[in-house]
Amino acid sequence: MRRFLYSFLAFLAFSSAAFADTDSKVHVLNWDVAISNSGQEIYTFTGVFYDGENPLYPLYHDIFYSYNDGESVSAWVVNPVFEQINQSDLLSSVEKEDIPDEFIFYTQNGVQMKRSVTTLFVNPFYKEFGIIYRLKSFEIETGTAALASTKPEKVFEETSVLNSGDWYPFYVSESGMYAVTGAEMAAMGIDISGINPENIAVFGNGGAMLPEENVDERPADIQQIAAQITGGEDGSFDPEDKIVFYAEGPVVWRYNDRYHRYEHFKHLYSDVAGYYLTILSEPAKRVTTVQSVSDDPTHIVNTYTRLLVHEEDDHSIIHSGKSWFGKEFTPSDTEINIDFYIPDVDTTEDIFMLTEFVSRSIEDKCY
Ligand SMILES: [Ca+2]
Repeated sequence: MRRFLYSFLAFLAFSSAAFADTDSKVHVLNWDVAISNSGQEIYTFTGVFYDGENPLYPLYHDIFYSYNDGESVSAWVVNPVFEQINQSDLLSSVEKEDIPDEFIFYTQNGVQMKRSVTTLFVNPFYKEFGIIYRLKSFEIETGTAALASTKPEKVFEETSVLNSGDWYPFYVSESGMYAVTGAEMAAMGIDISGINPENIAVFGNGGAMLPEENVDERPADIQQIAAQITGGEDGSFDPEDKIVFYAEGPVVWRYNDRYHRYEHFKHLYSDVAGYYLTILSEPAKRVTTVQSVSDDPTHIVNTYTRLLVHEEDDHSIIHSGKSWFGKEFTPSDTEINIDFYIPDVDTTEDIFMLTEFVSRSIEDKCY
């Protein structure tokens, strides 16, 4: 059975808006072979796109503009027709491992010349039970939708929240739930006698690096994190009382639409993520309770995808730049053991492992 995954982003963004218009046309991929800059045979067709992530792997792409203010275009693929392709016929520039297990397309939204622009990317290969399929033809449906809400003009505060009050920094090296006790806060220099437990607040912007692209969103100021107080019901914050919250560390995971998998991003400039404790003059942000439901479940979840990473930044090959590497292998030292603890692993599912190596040599090298 062929499975199609519809563009998640597009549907999330437009689920609340009614489509004003729908347009459809058939596209036939005229598969051909070209020679890449590096001299390799690569696939080509009208509308081909090679991204920086996998520059020999062909994607189909098409760009859609919105011509009305406050409107956005969404695009998705319907009626895809595939043909089977023998692995022996597949050009070596397309690695079988890079072919996804399902048909994938996705969109990226942006703004060009003040117009909303949507780029549709279609991965023309997928594999199922070891058989590789490639896209022969498909239709693109587009619709325009009113943007759910026009972005409010960004208002910058005159001063940061850090401008007033006492702020007590602390650092975490891993993502997880954290608790700080009254005794620990006292040790940080906070006078806990007489403070209202409701006003104790945690601030932080997570552990991810600031975006490198100027155009990407980022908070203008440090944000408050919802926390929970235990032992504050009596109105006093005692040494054994706690403030509990989730804090993100310097490794974050983001979903890659291109490959349908999570990727980790390690902070390049810090091994810890910084947060602040403070006592506000008003009630702080708290974790809210959601009403429990008694309806029959629609999904029963017994397994989840465990994400684990081992990355050490010990060596910079050219003593410059952002690429750092871990263990150095030599002819007499060619092994590394990395222990991951995964309790109750589901042995019926595959494990996906991604490794990165680099080598250097004054002669021709292979590895
Ligand atoms: Ca108490």
